[in-house]
This record gives sequence, C-alpha cells and structure tokens, in this order.
Amino acid sequence: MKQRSMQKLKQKGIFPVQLFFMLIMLLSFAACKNQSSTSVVDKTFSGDGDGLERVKQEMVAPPNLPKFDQVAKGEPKIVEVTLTAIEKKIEVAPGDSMWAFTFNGSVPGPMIVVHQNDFVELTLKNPATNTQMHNIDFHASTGAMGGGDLTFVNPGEEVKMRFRCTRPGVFVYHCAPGGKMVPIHVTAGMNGAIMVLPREGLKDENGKLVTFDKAYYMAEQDFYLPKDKNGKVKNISTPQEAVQESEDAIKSLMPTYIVFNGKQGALLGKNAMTAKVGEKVLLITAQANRDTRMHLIGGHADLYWPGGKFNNKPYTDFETWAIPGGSAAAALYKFREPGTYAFLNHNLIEAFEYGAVAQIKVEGKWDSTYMKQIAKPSPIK
Ligand SMILES: [Cu+2]
Repeated sequence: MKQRSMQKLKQKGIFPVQLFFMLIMLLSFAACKNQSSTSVVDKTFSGDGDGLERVKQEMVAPPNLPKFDQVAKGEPKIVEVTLTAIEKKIEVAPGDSMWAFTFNGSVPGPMIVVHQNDFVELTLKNPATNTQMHNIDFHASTGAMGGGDLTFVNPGEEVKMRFRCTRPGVFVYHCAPGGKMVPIHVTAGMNGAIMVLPREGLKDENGKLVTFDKAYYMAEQDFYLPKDKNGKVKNISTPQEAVQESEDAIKSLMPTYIVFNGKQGALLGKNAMTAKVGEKVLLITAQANRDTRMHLIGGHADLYWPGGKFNNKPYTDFETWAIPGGSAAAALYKFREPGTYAFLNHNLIEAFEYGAVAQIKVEGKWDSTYMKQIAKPSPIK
C-alpha cells in the first residue's frame, strides 16, 4: 500500500527529499503564524528600559510634529522628552482672554512621536513662577493613573518618569491633578497627544506599507470662560482666581468657544496648514474632553484609523470621522485638487458659531477628471 502511494507521488514528480522540505516549510510557516497571532491580551515584555540607547526629542508647537522616522530604525530606544507647565493669559477670541494652563506654552501641548516598544522618559517641570500643582496622565502608558501619581510637581519642582509604549496609535495626554481640578486644568488647555507608530510603519487597507508626505496635529479645545452677570467674559487677573471662577463655567457644559489649536482662527488664513496636489497628508486630530466629528470639505479620509489606533485595519473612503472625548483619530488623505479646504467639526454650529474650523491650503493644478464647472452662473433660461 505504502509503496503504491509512494509510486503515485513519484509519478507526479514528488520525491521523499522534497516532501521533507515541504514539511519543514509548513512547520516554520505555522510557527511564524503562531508568533504573529499572539493576542494583544497575552503580550509580555521584559526589562524596564535601563541601558537602552537614548535619543532626545525636540518639541515643536502644533500643528507641526517633531522630526521622526515613519519606519523605526534599529532597536527600541529611550526617547527623552521635556514638558514644562506654563500658566499664561491667552486671547481666545478678539477681546476675550483667559488664564490657560499649558504644556510648553501651546494649546494643545506638543505632539510626542515614538515607535511601539520605545520608552518615553519624561521630565516634567513646574517653574516657581506658576501657582498650581500639575502632573500628567498618559493614555499611552500602562499603570494606574497613567503616570499621574508619579508626576505631581509643585511650583519650583521637576520630576522624571519613564513608560513603555506597548501599543501603537495616537493617544491623548493631559494634566490630572485630582478632583474638579482635572476638568479645570484640561479645559484650560493642559492636554496634548503622543503618536506611537508601529515599528514597521503604517499599513493600508491591504496590509501594505503606506507612507505620508507630511503630518499635521490639531486638537479641538472647548473653553469655558467665566462671565459676569451681563454675560460678558470676565477679565480675571490671577490663575488662582480663574480656577475659583471656572467651576461654575465648566458645570454649565456650555463651551464659550470651541477652537482648534488654542484660539479662534489659529489655523485659518495665513496660519492655514498647507499641502500640494498629490501629497499624502496624515491628519491627526484629538479632543481631550468632549466628543467631536471631523470633516474635510471636498476631501475624504482615504484611510481612517478610528481612535487613531494603527494596529487595526483602516477604514476607507470616510466623509466624517468621530472622536470620542479623551481620544484622537488619524486620517490619511491624498489631495487630488488644489484650493482652500475647510477642515472642521461637522456640527456646523460648533464650527461657524463657536470657532471649530481650520483650513488647509492646497497648491497645484485643477484636475477636471474629478470636477468641472460646465456653465458659469447666469440668469435662469
Ligand atoms: Cu495642570
């Protein structure tokens, strides 16, 4: 029987040596498959990062991102980051000012960019000129309070903390000094985001590497400005007073302003983001406190990662994408047509009455394969 089946295989041109190699290949394929299919639930790590190569990341103000590689080079590293709590008065809209609590002076704070399995080593400084205790909760970190309990600093102090970035994606970070101070500090602007890229880069809907030509980070911020009896925004002289006055304002759940990057019109006109026709742009948007929904008028998300979480297969062709408060979203779009695009919160009241609108100016040649005007406006015939 055995001899007969062996003869049959030989007739087909398959010999025992080849069978042996086929078996080895099958076994190694099964082993690989098993390795890559380890559930995120069961992943384990070793070591606390001591001794890894160190790199310093220079922080930049949003909507720009620091320098980074899309595909990781070499082994996981310790990425050193310094954030400084800065309390300062900002003008949110012409004539309306407030005390902002910020990381590094911008709302939102700077974007941190690392790769999966890198460590972030944060130095958090609270200058003696400040009035408040601050700290930081990283949604990207693992451990109770997201590092909040390890990073409390009084004015005049600094602290260092290191965490492993185990999961790829865009994650919010924010100050969380406890109790009602949490929403007061977060809605005073004290939030930002970290992007943890997969080491092998981003993948498209077919699982193939997809790169981008530029990336922008904007955060929508709901501001609650204390008002006087006549409904006029109060001119408050100290941060302590602002904290006391803010509670009633935030409890109304009625934002005075909803803006991108800290100010009405921060990303409009001469401050608009820019791109060229043919460029692939990664649009990262976060909201640390409140739900929102992003829409690019006249464009789409070619690829959309809900929550900005890159290990999931991206959705394609989205027109509007949701961002639950305390999270982010990432969308990749290749611009096909030139012009000024509005990128906004598609609750259009929040966009046009409260300020949640930005612009992207795109240079290039109009392509009539997508759209063209057939007849200019003229009297109805
Ligand atoms: Cu704070």
